[in-house]
Amino acid sequence: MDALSFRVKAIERLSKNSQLAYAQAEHIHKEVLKPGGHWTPEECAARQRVAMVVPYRNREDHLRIFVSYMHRFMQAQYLEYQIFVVEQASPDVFNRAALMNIGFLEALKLHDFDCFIFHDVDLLPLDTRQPYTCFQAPTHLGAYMSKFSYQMPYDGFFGGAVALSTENIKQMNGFSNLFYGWGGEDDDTLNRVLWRNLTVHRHAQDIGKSYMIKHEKDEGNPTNPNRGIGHEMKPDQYNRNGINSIKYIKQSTDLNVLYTRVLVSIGEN
Ligand code: UDH
Ligand code: MN
Repeated sequence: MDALSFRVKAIERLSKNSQLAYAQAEHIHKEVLKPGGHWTPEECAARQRVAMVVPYRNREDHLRIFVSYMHRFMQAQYLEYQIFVVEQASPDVFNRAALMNIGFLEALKLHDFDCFIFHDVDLLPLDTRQPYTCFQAPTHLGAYMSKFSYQMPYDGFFGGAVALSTENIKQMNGFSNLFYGWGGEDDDTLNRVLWRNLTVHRHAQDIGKSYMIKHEKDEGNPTNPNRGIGHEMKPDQYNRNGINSIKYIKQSTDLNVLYTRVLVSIGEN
């Protein structure tokens, strides 16, 4: 069996009993993690402080698998990091990019992070040689997913997982708050990168592969009919729609052993 199939098998085994995997991960990591799933390497000074932000709702099984898996992966990177799960309490239709904006603002209230990784909860990187860190250029970490036979599904794909420096996110005014439902917000994010004359970096395909846990379409995340270019994607509005315009109410913050859970309602009262 090659290394890739071996890792995929390991994930499938872990997925069969996510409760057990989660309990074991808590047991293994609780001595070394600070509350909220925050890790600082002891043997060296961390090169970057990384906040991993996961837009989330109603995927408990995926979440247990993700946090059980991700700590070991991140610790191999010798970075300071913390995992934030930003959960949408309302409205009914999911808004992935708005949750990413909220994660950015809430994480910075806790620590001075210089790098953000925005990551789907069902996506697991397969090779620790892929750097989970920020570069000068916005970096697409989720380019080669099992879902698409480890190929880019289309040119300009920017979905699944991206790493952006705090500085780049501020330049881009974060992400759009207007994409309700599935699709388009990742394409809009790439458009913001280009709007700021930034380029995109992708790691080589042999180290850049990730496994997406198989799942059905979620209730509350219908395909957005306006996901295509020319609808919500409005560069002339990027200065007005993003981290500077997001409205939300924070319901709670829980510092769990393996992650910080932030429950939010998007929009005004
Ligand atoms: N999510 C939830 N709950 C939901 C819906 C979405 O937690 O009800 C989060 C979760 O982190 C998930 C992510 O949003 O991993 C993305 O949603 P998805 O898993 O339904 O997306 P998909 O499997 O993968 O379609 C996205 C890659 C292809 C996108 C191409 C469009 N430009
Ligand atoms: Mn998915």
